Amino acid sequence: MQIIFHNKQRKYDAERLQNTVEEAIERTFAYIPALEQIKSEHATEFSVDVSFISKNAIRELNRAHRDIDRHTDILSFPAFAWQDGRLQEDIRPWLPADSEGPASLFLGDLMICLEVLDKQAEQYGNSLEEELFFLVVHGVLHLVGYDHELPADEINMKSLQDKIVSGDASARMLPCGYVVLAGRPNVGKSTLLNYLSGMTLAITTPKPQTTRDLIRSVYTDDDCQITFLDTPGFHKPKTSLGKAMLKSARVAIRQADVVVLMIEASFKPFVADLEKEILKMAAEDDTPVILLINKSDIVVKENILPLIAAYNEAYPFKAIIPITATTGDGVEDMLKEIKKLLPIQEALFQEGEETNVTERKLAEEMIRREVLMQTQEEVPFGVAIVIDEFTEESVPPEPRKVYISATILCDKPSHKGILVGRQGQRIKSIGTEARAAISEMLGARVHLELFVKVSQNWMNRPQDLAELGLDSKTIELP
Ligand SMILES: Nc1nc2c(ncn2[C@@H]2O[C@H](COP(=O)(O)OP(=O)(O)O)[C@@H](O)[C@H]2O)c(=O)[nH]1
Ligand SMILES: [Mg+2]
Repeated sequence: MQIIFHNKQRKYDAERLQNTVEEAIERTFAYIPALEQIKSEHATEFSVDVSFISKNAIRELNRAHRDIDRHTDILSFPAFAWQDGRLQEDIRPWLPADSEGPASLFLGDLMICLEVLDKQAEQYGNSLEEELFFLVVHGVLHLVGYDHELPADEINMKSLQDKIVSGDASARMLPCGYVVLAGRPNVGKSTLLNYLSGMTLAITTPKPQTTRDLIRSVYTDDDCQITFLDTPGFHKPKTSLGKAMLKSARVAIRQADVVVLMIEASFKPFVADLEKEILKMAAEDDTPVILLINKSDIVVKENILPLIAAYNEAYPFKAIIPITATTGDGVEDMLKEIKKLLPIQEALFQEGEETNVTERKLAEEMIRREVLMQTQEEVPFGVAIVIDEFTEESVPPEPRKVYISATILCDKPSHKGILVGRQGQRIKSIGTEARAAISEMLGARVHLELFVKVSQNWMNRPQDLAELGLDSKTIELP
């Protein structure tokens, strides 16, 4: 942003006041989504002219332009036609032609009479800076088409103005929305989610169908808020549990603002049915899709080209990006593309709401992860974990101590035998590894007790699924 000052008022400390003006303009811009959009679309900055002028001069302007023969505090002269923060004319002819150096688009003039402001400040018990900040916000809102001629407009303008002045972060407009990570099992969706959140929110294993429900991880930086959703992989379901998992992935895809379709670099160069199904849903909803080609660390670069070509031909992707989710290679490129596609709106989540995964849930998942790692064939896929007790045994500032008791629910009596193992060796080993992982996650000393229980065919029993929170009735975006 560029502000050109013209100071005709020697008696005020212009430098200090210019800072206030700059802050007020910058703050107001952050609340006008159209400006952000123009900026990213046309790679342009903005400029505003600000003049501090005398009482007589502002009276003269007020008379000439508004037919009011009185002095006033601030006058705005917009360069373009706007209405309520939305541009009403084509600005392209006015865009700076040469792309060298910082281009800037002139938005208009603010004429300010400090003498009048000074008086008003005294009246309202404000400092001159406070009064100036408030009026510059008001003036900039006029520059982008807000006004207070009609009562409804006045309410609208005043409410936005108050939010800006108080710096209400929740009202700030920024690229913001849901991005769903979709794809078949095992391509690395959860690995990417964990990388983005800087911690383990979703367990990952070399086995398919590790993720069973929707996991939220909110990524925030200075100029966007992206809510990533990890989903169970797309597959052909064989049980009610499988159906519910697939449904939750579908619900997420249908409601997302951006779909990220993940495939693996080692895939054969054609678009298979599962991927086609995901693309079909996105196309029906007109949701933009980014293709991520993950695990690009395990193939020779040239070998990805036929895969890119095949997908490129099959669908109008907004971007195709090779990444390595384990190291974060390519992730910055992905974030940049996503930002361009998100709607500009108020943040969806506040601090402290970054994820829907609780410590209790993660403990459960870490036990399930050990089962997945330490048993074979269909045993691990028929297992659910129920946390029966999760108790803090310490009082701060004592080091944390947590007692956890959990039941491993399995599908068949023969599975129970395998899970317990000869002389209880298997369950002991699962417990040891899970305890270590949970202990690290919680930063606590953990006492873990495990039990194994058979509940035949639970994966098809509605009541069991409901009790485990894995049924398909109540799927909502987390
Ligand atoms: N070599 C390699 N392996 C990866 C990468 N991303 C994920 N993996 C591995 O792929 C397996 C499946 O990952 P996961 O995130 O559970 O897949 P999901 O089912 O799509 O959530 C795990 O063993 C990961 O460690 C990657 O970029 N490179
Ligand atoms: Mg997963």
